[in-house]
Amino acid sequence: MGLKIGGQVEKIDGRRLSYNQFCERFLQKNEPVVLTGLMDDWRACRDWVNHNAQPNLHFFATHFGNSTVQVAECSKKEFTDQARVEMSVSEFIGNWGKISSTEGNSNYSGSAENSQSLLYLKDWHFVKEYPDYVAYSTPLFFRDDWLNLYLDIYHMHRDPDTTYREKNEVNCSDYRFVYMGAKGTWTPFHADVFRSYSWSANVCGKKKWHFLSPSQCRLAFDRNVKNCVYDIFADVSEKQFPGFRKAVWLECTQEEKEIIFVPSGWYHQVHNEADTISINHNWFNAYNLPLVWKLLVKDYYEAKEYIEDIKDICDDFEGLCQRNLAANTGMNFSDFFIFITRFSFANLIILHNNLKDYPGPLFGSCFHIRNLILNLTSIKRVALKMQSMNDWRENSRISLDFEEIAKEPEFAQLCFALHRTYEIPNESCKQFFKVNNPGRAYLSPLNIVEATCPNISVPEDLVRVIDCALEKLSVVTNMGDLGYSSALDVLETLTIS
Ligand SMILES: O=C(O)CCC(=O)C(=O)O
Repeated sequence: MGLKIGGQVEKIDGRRLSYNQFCERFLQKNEPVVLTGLMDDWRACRDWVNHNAQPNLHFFATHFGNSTVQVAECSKKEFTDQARVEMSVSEFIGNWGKISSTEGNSNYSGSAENSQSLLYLKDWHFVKEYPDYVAYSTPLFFRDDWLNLYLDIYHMHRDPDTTYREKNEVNCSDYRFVYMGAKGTWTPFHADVFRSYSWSANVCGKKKWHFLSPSQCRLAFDRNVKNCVYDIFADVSEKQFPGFRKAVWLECTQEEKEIIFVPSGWYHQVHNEADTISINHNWFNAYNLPLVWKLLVKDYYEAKEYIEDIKDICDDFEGLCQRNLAANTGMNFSDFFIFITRFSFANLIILHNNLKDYPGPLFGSCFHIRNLILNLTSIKRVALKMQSMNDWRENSRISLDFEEIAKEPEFAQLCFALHRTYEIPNESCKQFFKVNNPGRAYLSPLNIVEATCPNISVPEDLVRVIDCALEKLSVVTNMGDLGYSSALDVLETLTIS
């Protein structure tokens, strides 16, 4: 029996959509969309594609042939994903050349059998490996990306085990990828890492997407909500997945030069219906930060349950849970807390710098300030939730001193990158200020931190610092929290499977 299709993903000309409209309609509502018209000037669309709209494999072999990449064997399942092998780009291209794309690999009812020997290059950290070859520029809609911005400067997690660390260095260096696969290659049903958003741009080719919204995705899980379906086109066992046949799917055919936005926590399966090259990023920001935290909590309880029987004989049970959480998910509670604290400090610094020149011409834009307030509001919400994680709070030995952090060269880079993210030239927002000169000292991060908490070690400290900053801001601006609380409420109601 086929899938019940409830609708198609909307397609919009991205040149006619403002950033605010994108935030209101898609980021806040957590809905998918396909954007057109945003890739015309990409170098990738020239260099990587032949005149007949096919992938220019020769270009890859001659320019990037020596790179080592991860390749999925589409017909081989390994745990919950496809088996992976490592090879050079040249070897991968050689293998691709042997497959005739006219062999009828596209019929994916029962993908595994039809995709025998098909190899799919995935998760290639292309930007990290070739920073000087500027293949594309991230469209404005996806630039507020805390994940890649942070990972360009810091590690999310540093493991004491060096073998694990080396592997991790590459795999977690960033979340900007190139995917390449012949017609018939596919990606099994899943939701994205950290419950991040993703965007995926077809440089050439065609992808078919099938989505389940967060409210529907339980239907693709077994009774214990532990395992989800692997291939939605295979013969899914009704006994194991009793809800599956009731699921209502959203479908999308993504053509060349179209970019799809995948919202947080939407499960999806993807099939290449033609030889395809795509660029994919995962990212999160103020809108979906609460969902990232929610997933971390869920993964933490799973990690804890898994080793519950050794609790009584374990000296540092909480430490072990946190180590396992980092190994499974890519970060633990302390990593996440350090990340949001550094990020809050950077937001405070930029707010301060924006205000210092007021009302001069260098004054930061309204867009800038709105985003910084949204960021702090969202981080505060998450920090409030972190307060209830007692076992972690009592065991963590975090001590983050603002003055020390402010001296780190990496922190200056973080501030600079965050500032650049919200830079929109020629936009003024004087009308938002109640007083003529808010004054540099008034919102000085150092003053705020010293008056509230010079050393951050638990989430309560961070909440006090942010509260103080938002209160001071509300004295000098008309912005308040700009209704962000209700926007963030919508996302928090989403279930996480
Ligand atoms: O293109 C694919 O094969 C998978 C991409 C994907 O799942 C994603 O970008 O979230």
